[in-house]
Amino acid sequence: EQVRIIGVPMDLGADRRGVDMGSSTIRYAGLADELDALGIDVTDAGDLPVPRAEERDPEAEQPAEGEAKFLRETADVCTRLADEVADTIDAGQFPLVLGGDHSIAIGTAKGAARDADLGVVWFDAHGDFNTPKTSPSGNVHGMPLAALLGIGDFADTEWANAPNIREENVVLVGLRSLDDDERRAIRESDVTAYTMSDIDERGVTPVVEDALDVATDGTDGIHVSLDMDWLDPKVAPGVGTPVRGGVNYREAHLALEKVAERDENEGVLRSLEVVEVNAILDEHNETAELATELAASGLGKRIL
Ligand code: DIR
Ligand code: MN
Ligand code: MN
Ligand code: MN
Repeated sequence: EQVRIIGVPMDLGADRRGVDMGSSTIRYAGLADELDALGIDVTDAGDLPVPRAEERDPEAEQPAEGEAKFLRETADVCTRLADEVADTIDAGQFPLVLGGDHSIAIGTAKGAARDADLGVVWFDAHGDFNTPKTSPSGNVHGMPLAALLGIGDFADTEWANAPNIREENVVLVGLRSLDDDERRAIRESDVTAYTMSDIDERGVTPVVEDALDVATDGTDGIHVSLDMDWLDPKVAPGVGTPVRGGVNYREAHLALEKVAERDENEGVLRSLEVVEVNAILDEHNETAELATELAASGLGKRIL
């Protein structure tokens, strides 16, 4: 198998600067070697150019109430990323996208869904289901799922809305922090949402198996999006918006191993992305190392 690493040093979708270094720190943690050891043929496409917040005209208008921050820039980055991901799949390679903040998932999933009906498994503490109107922060990293599904004002947002992704095939796993309007929107939608309580009660394996059933039901393949704040901050401290009570080290590996197992049996995985690693907030690059390990588990690493 051929994997193409695509870095996206994006931080315009989040308040905390430093997440733009995520792709470098994951590479530095040894991602390519780790995949190489699995017998995977790895190419690294480098980082997609991303504008810096400082480059913006200081005279430019600040977003008003009910508007998202840096939406124009985000649209540009995500449009280029979607092309890159779609081209990678066309070339018979597997796109492994490294963030950057979670706004880039709009580009990754949109690209993976270009010529396929796509299911999505979203490992995250958050719902990422806000729209510019409902968002308390204005940050696009809290909006990518709503954007892809064309919720609210995103209905007419062509660069974001992905008609080949149906709500019925989208699954959130590990939720524990939702904004009020976001909670309402998730409940009103046809997405499936598993909270941390579901994982506590049932264990990670049945929850992830169910999530994979939902995402693969009638689709051509799935995109797996891993926000590192899905994990407990004790094991993944280097994230911008940590929330207590996430999955532990072993549960996270097990979940990604279940993804790999399903892919080995059914060839369902179309793309994988790891986002929100923030080196500035990290300890000894611990979170990037964990991101690297989890990517390897998702792509088939086994102990025996
Ligand atoms: C929050 C945080 N719900 C927002 N979202 C995050 O800004 O919309 N998503 N951190 O991963
Ligand atoms: Mn997220
Ligand atoms: Mn999150
Ligand atoms: Mn595969």
